[in-house]
Amino acid sequence: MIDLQEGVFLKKVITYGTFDMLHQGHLNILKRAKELGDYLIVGVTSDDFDSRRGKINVQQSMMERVEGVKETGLADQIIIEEYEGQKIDDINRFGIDIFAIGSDWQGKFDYLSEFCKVIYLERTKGISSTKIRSKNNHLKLGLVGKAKRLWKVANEAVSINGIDIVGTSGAGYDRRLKKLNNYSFDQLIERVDAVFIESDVNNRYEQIKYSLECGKHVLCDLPMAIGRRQQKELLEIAQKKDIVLMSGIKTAYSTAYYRLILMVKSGEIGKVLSVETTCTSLSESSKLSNYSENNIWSAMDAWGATALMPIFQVLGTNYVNKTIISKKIDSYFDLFTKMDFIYKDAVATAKIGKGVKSEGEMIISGTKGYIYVPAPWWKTDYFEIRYEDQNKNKRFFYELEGEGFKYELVNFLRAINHRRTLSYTGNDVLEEISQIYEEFYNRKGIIRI
Ligand code: C2G
Repeated sequence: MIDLQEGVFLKKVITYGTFDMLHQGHLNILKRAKELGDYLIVGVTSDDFDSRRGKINVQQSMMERVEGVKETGLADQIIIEEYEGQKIDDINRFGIDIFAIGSDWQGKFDYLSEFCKVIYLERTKGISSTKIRSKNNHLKLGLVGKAKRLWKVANEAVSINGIDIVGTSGAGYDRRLKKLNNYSFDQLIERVDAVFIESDVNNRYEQIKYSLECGKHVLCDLPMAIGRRQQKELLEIAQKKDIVLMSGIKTAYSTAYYRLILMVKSGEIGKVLSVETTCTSLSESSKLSNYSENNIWSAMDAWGATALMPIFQVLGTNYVNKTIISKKIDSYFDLFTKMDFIYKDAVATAKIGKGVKSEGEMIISGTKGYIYVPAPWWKTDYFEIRYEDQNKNKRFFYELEGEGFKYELVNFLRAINHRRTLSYTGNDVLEEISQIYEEFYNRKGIIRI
């Protein structure tokens, strides 16, 4: 095309890719694409676009990948690919003559030939980001605890390049995990680089402490410990030893949830006045009287931390007052608990139940509008921002593969490799949640009905 400013004929080529851990295959394609014309535009995928198209174990951040492409010196211009359908827009916008892409995409982009020439360049054999990733970061992971969902974790981990599940400890009775080796806790720790802990709440502190002291990274469900002091101690050990200790509430790592919190923090709904969360389940309610004996998780153990997390992430932990009302069926097991928090200029409520069912939604109300996440909000893939004028309402959907453990594990891997995680769960949130569990177990200020 004629470049109007320069008045010369420039043959413009465009190519796209993730370019994670830039390698020879990428270099070859960029070189060949460049040779096809005079001016090369490289579209680097945004983290968001990649996760939406199912590429979630990308190791480098978008900025690092852009840097990688820049360093090759082959791109005359670098742009970010953010959405489906952008290629057509780019081709028209930049006046592209040739679209070039690797032969692994053969046929997939023929539809672009309506707009410019489409060329598939032969892919370099024997090298890929996937191969490099699995060579570099083979993380040996152990699963600790009795929680039923550990098999789901194992299941979703299979598709993550760079994580090997070495075995379990304490989960041996679960037939779905029978294929894995079951070890004693110390034996497992000896064999792994990191552990995923979802054990009984009371065992976690000791298990985490031991793991950290042995130099193993830890991903643990919340609460990690009972009481602020213990939680603080664990965080300090991790920091001192430069080991990752990360919250295992998977909701925090789903793209939709992360986006939602980001929007609230950026003032999209104005000043937040109220956060309401509800999490309940009925699944094991048939034997009400046997709850404690059968070691079934109470409402607080199963749901408390999840329901509290968005409250503390959005409003912080400096509330002025709180009221906790609990329907207990014995001294240990709460069937239903309602936690109310009063802040200087906001309020929050978390309702949780095990053996009681309610609408599992989340509503965050602000001075300009509110965010509505339909049930089950803790598996967030969709939310709405609603305003007074309904025509202005916005809907957001981000695909969530499986139950979302994948995103959490990928983030864990990233945190270990780059000391960087995608979540708003700060240390204050972890400490406050641990503190509430301590007060709850000690029945401090709990109103029992
Ligand atoms: N490539 C190659 N040889 C390899 C590996 C990759 O020629 N051994 C090419 C790919 O075919 C692609 C480019 O390098 O053209 C970037 O590859 P990726 O980073 O894997 O990105 P990809 O997922 O192919 O993204 O919508 C199309 C995408 O944006 C292309």
